[in-house]
Amino acid sequence: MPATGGCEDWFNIGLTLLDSLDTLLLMGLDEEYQMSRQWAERYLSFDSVTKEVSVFEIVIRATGGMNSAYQLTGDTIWLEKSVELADYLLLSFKHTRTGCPPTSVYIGEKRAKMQSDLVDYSPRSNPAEAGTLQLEFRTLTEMTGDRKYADAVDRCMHSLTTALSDKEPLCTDGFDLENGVFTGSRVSISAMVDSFYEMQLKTWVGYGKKDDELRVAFERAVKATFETLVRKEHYHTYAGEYYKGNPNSFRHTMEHLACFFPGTLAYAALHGLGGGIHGKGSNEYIPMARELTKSCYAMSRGMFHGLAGEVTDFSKAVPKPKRGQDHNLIRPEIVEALYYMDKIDPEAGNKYKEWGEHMWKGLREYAQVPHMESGILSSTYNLLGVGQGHLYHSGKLHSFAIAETYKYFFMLFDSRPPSEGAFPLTDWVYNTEAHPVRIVNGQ
Ligand code: DMJ
Repeated sequence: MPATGGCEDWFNIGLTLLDSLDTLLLMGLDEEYQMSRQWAERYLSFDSVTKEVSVFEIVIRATGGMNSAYQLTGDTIWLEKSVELADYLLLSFKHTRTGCPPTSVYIGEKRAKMQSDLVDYSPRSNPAEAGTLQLEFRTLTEMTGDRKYADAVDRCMHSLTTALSDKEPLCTDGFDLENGVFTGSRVSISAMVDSFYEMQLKTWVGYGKKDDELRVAFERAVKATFETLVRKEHYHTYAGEYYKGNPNSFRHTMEHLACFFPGTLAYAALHGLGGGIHGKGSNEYIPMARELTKSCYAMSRGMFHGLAGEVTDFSKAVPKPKRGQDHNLIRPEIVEALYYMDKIDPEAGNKYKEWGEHMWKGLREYAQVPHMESGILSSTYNLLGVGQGHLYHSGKLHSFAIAETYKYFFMLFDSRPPSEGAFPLTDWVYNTEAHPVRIVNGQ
């Protein structure tokens, strides 16, 4: 909560700090990094957690952040702490028939007090939460040599991918942890499913491109997304949503979250998917990634302040945020797409950097909390209000803004060679929270 200097204590572990470590390192903010390290040495303890935690959120932000910090610095404090957390979480993979963990668990002191890690057990989860743990736990196996982390997440991912098929390549937004079937009815590439598809690709890339089950699931899902979720109207190509079994229910809206997809397509092309070679030649993914990136940028360009809404309505010629969803949480996905396209699209030129510059300026001017020191940004509401005076700032900055949004902006504009600190996409893979780890070829 930068506007008040306070914080929202979600899991009682210093989550923003852990989520920010590799951003500090990337940007050369050494003093801030050292302060964070000292804090962790003195106070970071997963044994003393007193609240329930979301498995997905703590893994992508804390495990992901600590794994990257360890790989970037070699400082064993991050490996030890990451292992401490993962050992608590491992237990939760054992409760269900699919091998996927419940969405929330107790760890640390809270677990000791409740004499169980189970919070009000419900077999309901969703593909994103169950299917976005693999990269982080496989990295732990890589770093410790202990198979137990990879084995746990591989079993869960296998349950998810085998619930898909040639006939049903796209999932709905729920997953039954006992019966291993998708529940719910919304079909999209947005909330509750997004990073499941992203991780099929990234786990395949991250671990030697050997896992054909993941590659096939990803390629099938991309094909079905092109065929059933992507529409082109009013000069814009966008990914909407529909309800399973009801072809007339298609909605011409696209979530900010769904803008992870063009970057993921570009990364897939770079790693040899979509035909052609490394995104060149007759590759099918790059042209689609270009179109979708343009529409994602249009979510920002169409607004006088340049702040894209949470959900954008593409049913009219000029895309506008959907009423009631006209807020901006400083999410990363649009600039994430610009970053990947800038590095991968052979026709990039300066275009994506220029678009990014426009977005960055809008953010600095309009997400700025009025009357506060320059650079105090927060989530902004009422984007459809007319004029700057109508914007409302909540004062809250989500940790993903530092972990991802600021990092992608920085890397979009960063022209340093890898030897000076950049992460080449041929050698590194980012988890869904933009924490980079080295691609392992031999596994
Ligand atoms: C992040 O925590 C991750 O990118 C996640 O996959 C989706 N939601 C936020 C950012 O929008």
